[in-house]
Amino acid sequence: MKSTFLGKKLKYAFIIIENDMLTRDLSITILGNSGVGKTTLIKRLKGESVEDISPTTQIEIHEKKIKLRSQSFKSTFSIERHRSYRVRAVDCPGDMSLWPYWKKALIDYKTNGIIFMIDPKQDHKVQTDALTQVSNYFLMTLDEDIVKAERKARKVKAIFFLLVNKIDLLEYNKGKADQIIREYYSAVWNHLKERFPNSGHYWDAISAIDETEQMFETIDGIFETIKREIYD
Ligand SMILES: Nc1nc2c(ncn2[C@@H]2O[C@H](COP(=O)(O)OP(=O)(O)OP(=O)(O)O)[C@@H](O)[C@H]2O)c(=O)[nH]1
Ligand SMILES: [Mg+2]
Repeated sequence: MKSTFLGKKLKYAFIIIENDMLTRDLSITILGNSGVGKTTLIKRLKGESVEDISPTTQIEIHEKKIKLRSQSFKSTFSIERHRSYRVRAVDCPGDMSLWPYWKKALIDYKTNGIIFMIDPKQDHKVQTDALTQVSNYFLMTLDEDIVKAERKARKVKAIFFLLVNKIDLLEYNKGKADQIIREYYSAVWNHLKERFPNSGHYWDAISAIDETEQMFETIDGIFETIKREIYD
């Protein structure tokens, strides 16, 4: 709480303002095949231990209020500096037999964006199938009538984030991650872009188990991008 400069009497009022008006919601659904690192990323974001994580078997909702790094560069007198972002991350099971949970998650928890995680060492055919499924499931949330859904998809504003995880296994070479996306994912990714042309489409590469300050900044940058798309 940075309210001391306001004086004691105003402090309480400021807390109420911060809670009620300065908090913004970011709702993200994290999808991808089993073992790509979805739960690990969420735990990192929450500041929890990333050791001994078991495979996810049902939809799990995680909420955490965070401040983004970019906020610390704003003046103390700027509202932006004092905001909190209430991130709701919807974690889903990645096992292929449980992919139908993804549709349920997208219907039950309205999302601002989908982070689709890729493991560069896993089978790419399975993972491109998973991405195709994401595109189809998201489309189905827009309308039961497929023709109407396709029409609505052209206007919908969402964020699609293709995230290559485990870049440590690629010797931290972002070029290699880019090459994998081009080689295996570009057809599905381009189809998704054409289907949702008004949405934001991004990609990045991270290592969710890497606890260095530099990696923290990269992960923070993903949420900064999502926040910018939604609120700026
Ligand atoms: N080398 C490496 N391993 C990672 C990284 N991120 C996650 N892992 C490991 O990958 C394994 C699977 O991670 P999870 O977070 O459980 O993957 P998930 O996508 O949630 O899997 P499901 O719940 O089955 O869908 C764990 O052993 C993690 O430690 C990473 O950046 N680098
Ligand atoms: Mg999991």
